[in-house]
Amino acid sequence: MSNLVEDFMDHIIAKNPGEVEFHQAVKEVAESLLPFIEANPHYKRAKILERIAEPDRVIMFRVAWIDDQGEVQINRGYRIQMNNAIGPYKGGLRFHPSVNLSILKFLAFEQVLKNSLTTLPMGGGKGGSDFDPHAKSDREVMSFCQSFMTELSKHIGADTDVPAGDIGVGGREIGYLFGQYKRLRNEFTGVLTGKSLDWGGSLMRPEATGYGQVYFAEEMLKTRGESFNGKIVIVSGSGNVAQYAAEKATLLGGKVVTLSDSSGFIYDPAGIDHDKLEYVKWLKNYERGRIREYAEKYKCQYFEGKSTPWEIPCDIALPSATQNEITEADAILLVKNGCFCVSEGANMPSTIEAINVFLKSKILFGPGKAANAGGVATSGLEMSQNSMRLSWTREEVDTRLHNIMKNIHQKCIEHGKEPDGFVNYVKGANIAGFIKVANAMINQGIM
Ligand code: NDP
Ligand code: 2IT
Repeated sequence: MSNLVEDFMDHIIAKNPGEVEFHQAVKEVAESLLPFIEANPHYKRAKILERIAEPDRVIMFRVAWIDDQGEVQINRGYRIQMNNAIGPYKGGLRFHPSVNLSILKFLAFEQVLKNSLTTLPMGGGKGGSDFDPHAKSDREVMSFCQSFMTELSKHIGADTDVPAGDIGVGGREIGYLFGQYKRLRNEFTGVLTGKSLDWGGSLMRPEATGYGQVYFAEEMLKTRGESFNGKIVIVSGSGNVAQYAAEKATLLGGKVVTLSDSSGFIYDPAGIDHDKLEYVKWLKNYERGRIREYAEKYKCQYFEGKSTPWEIPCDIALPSATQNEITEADAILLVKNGCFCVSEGANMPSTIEAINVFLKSKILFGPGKAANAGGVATSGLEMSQNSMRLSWTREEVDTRLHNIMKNIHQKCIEHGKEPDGFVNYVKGANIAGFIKVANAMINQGIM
C-alpha cells in the first residue's frame, strides 16, 4: 500500500473505529483515486475525498413492533444520508440480521459513486435494519415496516431522499413502507422506488439489476470478441438480482449452472432453463422456500452449508448475493478453472485481495458500482415517470437501461484503460463516478 493510501486510511480508521466493511470500501476507492487526485490538485485542496467519506448525516432509531405471539420486539433502524451534491439521496434499504453502521456506511459510500455513474441526478444514501424477514408472517413484516417508516418518514421525501429495496426488502416490504408513508403524510408521491406496477412502479425495475449486470458483462466480453453464447455461467444468490441475472444470461445463450442461498448451493449441469427459473421465482418470491428444494425437484447436486459456488468450473461468474462472498482463495480457484469474466451484481462481493487476483490475471472484472448500477438507474427512471405522472413501456425502459449500461462501460474504458490496453474497470469506475460529484461539490462551496 502506498504512503498516500496508508495516511488517508489511518485517518478513516481513527474516525470510524471497528467499521471494517466501511474501511474496505473506502480503501478500494482510495487506491485508485488518490493518484488521480494528486494529479488534479484542485480536488486535493478542496478535500473532496475526505468530505465524501464523511456522511452528511446518520440517522439511527429504535423500531419497536409486536410479533404474532404478542411479544414486543425491538430492532434498530438506520438511514445514512451520504452525499446529495448531484441529487436527492438515493439508495436501498437492507433488512438482514447482519446490518450495522459499518455495512450501511460502506453501501452508502459505494452508492454515491455508483449513482453518479448512471448519469442521472441522484445523490447517495442507504438504510435498513437488523430485522430478519425470514420466517416472519406477512403481518409481522407489516407491523415492522409500519413502525420503521413512522420514524423514517420524518427524514425522507421525493425531493429529499428516496429509498428502495436491497437484501430482504422486495415488493412486499416496499408496499407496506409506502402505505405507511402515505398514511402519515397524506401524500401520494414517488418517495420510494421498486413500487408495484399498479401504483407507480416502473416496468423492468425488478429485472433491472440482474439484466444490467449481464449487459455490462456483455460489453466487457465484446472488447475481447466474446459473448455469452455457449458459455458456462455460475451465479451466487437466488434473490432478486440472481434471478434476473440468470434469466438474461440464459436469454443471451449462456448456460447457468448454479444458484445459492445462505444455506447452500445447487449445481445443475443441464442448465437452469426458463421453466426451472420460473420455479425458482415462485419458490423464492412466493413460497419463501430454500434453494435446496430445487435440487430435490430437479434431482441435481446440492452442497449443504456452502453458500458460494466458486469451486464449479465456469467461463463467467456473476456474484449476486452479498459482500465479501469471493475471497482471495476463491478468486485464485475461479481463474485457475478458466473463469475469464466476473460481473458483480452484489455490492462489494469480492474482497480487496480477490480483486487484486482478478486484476493481476487481467481477466474481465466489472466492479459492483459499475456492473450493478442498472438497478438504481431504473429507480431513477421510475422517479422520472412519477414526476411526469406517466409510465413508459417495457421496451422504452429496457432501451434506456441498456444504453445507460453501455455508457457506464464506455466511461470505465475512458478512465481505466492502461498503456498495455488492459481495462482496469475498478479504476475507471472510481474515477468516472468521482469527477461529477467532486465538480458539483466544488461548485456548491465548502459544506
Ligand atoms: P435478496 O434479498 O432478493 O436476495 C439475496 C440473496 O443472497 C438470497 O439468496 C440470500 O440468501 C443471499 N444472501 C444474503 N445474505 C447472505 C449471506 N450473508 N450469505 C450467503 N447468502 C446470502 O437481495 P438482492 O438480490 O436484492 O441483493 C443481492 C445483492 O445485490 C446485495 O449485495 C445487494 O446489495 C445487491 N444489489 C441489489 C440491488 C437491487 O436492486 N435489489 C441493486 C444493486 C445491488 P438467504 O435468503 O438464505 O438469506
Ligand atoms: O445497491 C443498490 O444500488 C440498490 N440496492 C438499489 C438502490 C435503488 O435506489 O434502487
